[in-house]
Amino acid sequence: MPDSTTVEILAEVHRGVGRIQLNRPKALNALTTDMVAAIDRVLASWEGTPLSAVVLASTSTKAFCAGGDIRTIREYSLAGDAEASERFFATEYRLNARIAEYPVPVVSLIDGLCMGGGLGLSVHGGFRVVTERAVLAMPETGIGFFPDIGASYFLPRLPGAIGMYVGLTGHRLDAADALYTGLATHFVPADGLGAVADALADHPDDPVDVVLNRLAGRSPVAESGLAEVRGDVDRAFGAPTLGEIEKRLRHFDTPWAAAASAAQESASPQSLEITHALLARGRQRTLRECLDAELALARTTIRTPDFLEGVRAALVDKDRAPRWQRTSLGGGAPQA
Ligand code: QUE
Repeated sequence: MPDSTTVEILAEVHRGVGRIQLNRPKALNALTTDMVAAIDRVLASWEGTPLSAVVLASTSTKAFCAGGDIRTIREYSLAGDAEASERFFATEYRLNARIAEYPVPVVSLIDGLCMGGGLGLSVHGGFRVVTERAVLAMPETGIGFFPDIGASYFLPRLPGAIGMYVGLTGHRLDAADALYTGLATHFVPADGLGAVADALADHPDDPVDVVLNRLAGRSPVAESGLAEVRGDVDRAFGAPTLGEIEKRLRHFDTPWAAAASAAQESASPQSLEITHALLARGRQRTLRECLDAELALARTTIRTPDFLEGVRAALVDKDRAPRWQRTSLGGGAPQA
């Protein structure tokens, strides 16, 4: 009998291209420990194979990947099984590092939702293709967690203060925004996505960038809403402290600033503190150092009331009305 890993992750090598598909469509490909372990095993097993590329994709048109299976992590916490959660995060972050260091170009095809752990699979690879249906976000402050999966490495390296904005507010990026920030590298219309792996197989000696550009439609990057508010993003989110960011947002009398303020006000105060400190420090850290710091922080954060409450409100009861603990600055929040 096939186990769940053979069903939820499909993998094959076809004409010199490794192809991995996430196949848990009912959960928007939320990643379980078995799934990240299976992807890691597949990539490890291909390291001796001469491949022109590895393509990471989804069997669902709704989502590339909604993130980690955080509902199950909460259940582990409630059952007192911290080891099971730690196994998940350690395996996931090891996979993130493997993707970053992989000897073959990794090409992710992002069609639909891509949040949290989905960005961890894609952003560390060299090529991130988005379609007109792509929606990217790091929404963890809204569930009492923090941007992990190496986000403390890649967010501070986005232009200006965009990473701090995206990490603190959970702002959703469309394809144009993703291309503008560099989270995405190429645009291919959804109806052309099926041709990517074959095109890479047909032209193994062409640079991946050249192959992807041949499939590209008209790039929507000129329509980036984030580009339009970039000046205000940098002025507000470039502030040295969380309190100063909030103060600057209140002084901007614009719809964008009001929305950013509201997003921060609905997030977990503990998560905002952790995230601000983590992203500030991430600038000086290597990816591996970032992942190590995130693993230590994940261990403590998943035990906190805000995490249990945030996941309850977003994914269990779905009332979207979390009751956060009030943390004072420098108070009980785990150290980033
Ligand atoms: C923050 C998150 C996640 C989230 C929502 C957040 C996350 C995640 C899911 C999710 C969504 C749909 C599913 C599912 C999980 O939502 O990590 O199983 O069907 O996996 O605000 O970090």
